[in-house]
Amino acid sequence: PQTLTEAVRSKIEPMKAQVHVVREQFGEEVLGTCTVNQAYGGMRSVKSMVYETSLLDPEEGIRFRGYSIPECQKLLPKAKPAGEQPLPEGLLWLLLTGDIPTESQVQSVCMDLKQRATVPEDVLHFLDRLPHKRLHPMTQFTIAVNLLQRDSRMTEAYAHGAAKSAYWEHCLEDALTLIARLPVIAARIYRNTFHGAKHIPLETTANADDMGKRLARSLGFESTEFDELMRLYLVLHADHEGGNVSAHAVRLVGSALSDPYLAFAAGLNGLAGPLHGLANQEVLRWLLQMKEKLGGRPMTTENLTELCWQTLREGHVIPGFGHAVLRRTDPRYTAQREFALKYLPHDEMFQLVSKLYEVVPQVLEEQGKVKNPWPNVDQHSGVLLRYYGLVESNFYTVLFGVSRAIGTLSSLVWDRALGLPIERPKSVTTQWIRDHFEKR
Ligand code: NMX
Ligand code: MLT
Repeated sequence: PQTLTEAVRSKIEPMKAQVHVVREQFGEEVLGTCTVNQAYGGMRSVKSMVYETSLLDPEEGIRFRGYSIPECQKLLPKAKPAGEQPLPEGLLWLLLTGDIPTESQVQSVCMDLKQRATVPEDVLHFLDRLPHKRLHPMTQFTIAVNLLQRDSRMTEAYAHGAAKSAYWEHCLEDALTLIARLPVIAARIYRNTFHGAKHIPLETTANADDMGKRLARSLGFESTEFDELMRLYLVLHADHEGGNVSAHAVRLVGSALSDPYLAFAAGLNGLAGPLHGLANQEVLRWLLQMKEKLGGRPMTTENLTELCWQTLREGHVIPGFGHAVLRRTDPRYTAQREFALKYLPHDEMFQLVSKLYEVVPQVLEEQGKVKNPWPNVDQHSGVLLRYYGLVESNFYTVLFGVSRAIGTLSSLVWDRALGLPIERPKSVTTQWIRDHFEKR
């Protein structure tokens, strides 16, 4: 099939049949258990969710529909004529259908998203009137997504009595429109907040046929290297299986049949927390503080070790290190490191990040609390953005959010295609636990 909608449609019945067989065969098997400690401990490692678009292995990292990051970089179509990074539109096809798309399939997604990208003028004007200096860019972002909700096809279809079997298609329509509009919204927020509301004229972005380049150009960056960075960034941050805060929030809220706009806004609110997506902003601030504290002293192991201990002694986490699932270096970190080694090997901030890669894991091991002392995706992204002039770190999580829509909304389409019910796990009280176990 040439269109994304037809490709998804062709997969639904076979997938439903597969789920049927799995449930017939294994429906009563125990997938995971939950101890009292896990219930108090953020449900860590409790297997209680099915999420099709990606799967995270603690040692190897993320696989998108079975493909690792290096495989995606190799197999997904690139921008013409000389792009080296995968196009996010190709990842969107992969996540929605499970197949690596052909060049022409990706081109059809690029054109479709380009056509959907126009944001209603009144929404832009509303954003222009927000108090930019007092509202964090993530707050502006989530307001914008809620404003766009009025265009939801899913909500409209529901109000007109659409059949449950048709929800997925309306959900997909909303997902594609929202994904297409997010770069425009992000750029509006960026230019309003940091560039005196001087917006990039539409003519400048008109020849940008892919989402990465469109995002780069409408933010105000003109180099082809930055276009490539945006493509890589949008691919790397898209999806990280179902249990992370943003993906889980989208799934949970969507399960009430709240439309994709409402569900994604919930995900963004979770992404805005410093232990989740906001860590990318915290990392850059921390790196800059570190540089300042070093003064003129060299970036030696000794000097950096002392500064890391200082962060820990002050009761803070070291941002960009650790993970709830991963137990090795995040391959998303590695992909960004490779980009840096190619394009900015001599950048001082990259050298600081590289040196911290040697230092921090040892410090965290010695502290003896963390389950994973290795760096995650957020440790690296800021120095790349900063190198190209995107220095406003409190904007960084907005970029993470633009990307996260690709994965979480693809998964949401499948939630509706498979007719998953409202999520409603059972909770208990501490008293209930005492009563229950003391009785035994
Ligand atoms: N620096 C200092 N202490 C840490 C760190 C760190 N980077 N990571 C974990 N710990 C502490 C953690 O706070 C906990 O302490 P306590 O028992 O006093 O509450 C202890 O080590 C055990 O935590 P873990 O089980 O290793 O980690 P958990 O699964 O609870 O949390 C993170 C995972 C990612 C929230 C945690 O590693 C962290 O706070 N990292 C820094 C923030 C960060 O980089 N977040 C971004 C994650 C990626 N993303 O984009 O979402
Ligand atoms: C993510 O990308 O969502 C983060 O790495 C957090 C997670 O997976 O828990």
